[in-house]
Amino acid sequence: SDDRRVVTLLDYGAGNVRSIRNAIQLQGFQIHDVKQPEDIIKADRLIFPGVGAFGAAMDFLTKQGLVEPLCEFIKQDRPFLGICLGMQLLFESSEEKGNVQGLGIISGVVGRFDSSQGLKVPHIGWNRLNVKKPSSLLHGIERHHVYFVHSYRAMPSAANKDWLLATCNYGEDFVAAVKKGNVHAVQFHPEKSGVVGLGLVQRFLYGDGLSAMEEKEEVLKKPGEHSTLAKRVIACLDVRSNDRGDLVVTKGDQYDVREQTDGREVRNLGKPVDLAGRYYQDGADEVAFLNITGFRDFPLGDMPMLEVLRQTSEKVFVPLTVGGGIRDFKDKNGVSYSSLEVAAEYFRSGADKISIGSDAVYAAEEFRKTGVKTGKSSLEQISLVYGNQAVVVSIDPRRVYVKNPNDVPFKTIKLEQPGPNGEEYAWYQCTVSGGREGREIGAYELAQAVEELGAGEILLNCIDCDGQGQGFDLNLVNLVCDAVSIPVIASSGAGAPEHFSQVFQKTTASAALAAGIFHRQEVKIAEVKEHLLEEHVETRSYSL
Ligand code: 1PR
Repeated sequence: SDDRRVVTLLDYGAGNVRSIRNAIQLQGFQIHDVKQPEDIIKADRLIFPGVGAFGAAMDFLTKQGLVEPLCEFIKQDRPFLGICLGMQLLFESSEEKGNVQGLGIISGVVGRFDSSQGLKVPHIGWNRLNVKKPSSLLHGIERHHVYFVHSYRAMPSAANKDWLLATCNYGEDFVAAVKKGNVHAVQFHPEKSGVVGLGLVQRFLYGDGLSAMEEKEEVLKKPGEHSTLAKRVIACLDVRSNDRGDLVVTKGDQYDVREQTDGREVRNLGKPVDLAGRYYQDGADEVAFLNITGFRDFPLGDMPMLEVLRQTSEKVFVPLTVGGGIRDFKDKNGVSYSSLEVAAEYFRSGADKISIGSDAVYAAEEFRKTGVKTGKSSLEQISLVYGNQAVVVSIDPRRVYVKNPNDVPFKTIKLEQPGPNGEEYAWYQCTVSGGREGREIGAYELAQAVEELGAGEILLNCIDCDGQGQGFDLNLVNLVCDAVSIPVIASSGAGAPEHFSQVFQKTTASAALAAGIFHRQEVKIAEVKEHLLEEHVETRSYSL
């Protein structure tokens, strides 16, 4: 017999719910899935991790007859934890895609962040909370950053004051946590907030053990000093099969991943799951896997990559991105798969975001040519179903020097150092198939087009800088940050902690990604974080 404690989970199968499952199981709890209304009625404690769009979630609850049992469960003050959309649904309505009715338990309308004043939306990343009243759930949490990813938010008001547990500031104060009796909900993702978030899950699960005394006795800290969205440090693992067929983490020099020796073997820097685990322990704010030969493989035949995700999500509790090969394709038996199916499989296996490279370039070219959004590209389809916060576009640009900005129909930058033939300008040509083919579109133009088509974030590589350790291409980063209002991840060229402070002080990049220096252990993530703190760049402190 299994005497583990049980928690009931309301999972309607959109997006990554594997991580919350793993976080629960890590606490020694067994999961009972809601399959019918009675499962809610009979539950001891219920977790509702909302993912996807507000309207789709309400439709699901209504069709399954879950609205009434859910409201009843909450009215009876039974232990409940809503996460992200699982919190928003408690409000009266949401402005997401028109106006959709919510469960109406808490007063207020969920609206979109206002990006008109330069605020980057979605709100993606690590923030600190402003805790309004004592609770065992958020015990001590105000000292730490927690992970948010959303474009919509509820606002605190006199009408929902009785529920308000914590706010967070992102351009404005929005509702970060609510609580009444045993009913709790949080806008952030505890299952993606590292050890701090796992502690929250534990306190919810063992709620009865933590007496109400603790809540009363806890002295509220002074509201923390002003806190902003922390700059993220991302560890990137370029993954591919080596010539023996083993999946390895590799790393290129300007995208060439083969050794310069006679055998020209694929460089092997370690095993994907092990390295991801190490970077999580070291304080990486996010881990990205790029399947760099995905463009020519069959992604769903690529079981090893899915297995890498599954295993990683068991021990890495920060966001995971996976890219490479996301497109519609036919396998070798002629069976067709849609990019949506590919993405769905990645999300189910533990990815929080998928990253699209080549296919986004084709979609952007088409969109620029016709001015029409067909809705058919993988970018559009995936962001429609999973939300744009789940879709990253990875850009692989290469510098092209020109004498005169009018020589090309793409946005150029003025160089500080003239090019090889005395050129004073350059544009950044987008490539596909891992840099193998240049296309007639610049990084600036591509970024604008993919934002229109539904990208929620840009992963901005630079082939010239990749693996060179000379720092990020600040011109390129500024060029792309100017093009869009979504977050930009600067990538390629990090060689020292100073390169991270540079990119954050001289551009509006939201995150910086590095590979080589971490794989070769030349610089530790901790050193980068310490340096950023010294430079007064807010970053998540990972040590407890
Ligand atoms: O086109 O949708 O199949 O996606 C393919 C993905 O694989 C894209 O995201 C593309 O960037 C990536 N990719 C393809 N070929 C390579 C290669 O290196 N030969 N890697 C590649 C991209 C760049 C970064 C690298 C940074 C930091 N690698 O991911 O990690 O440049 O490196 P550094 O810190 O060592 O300088 P699709």
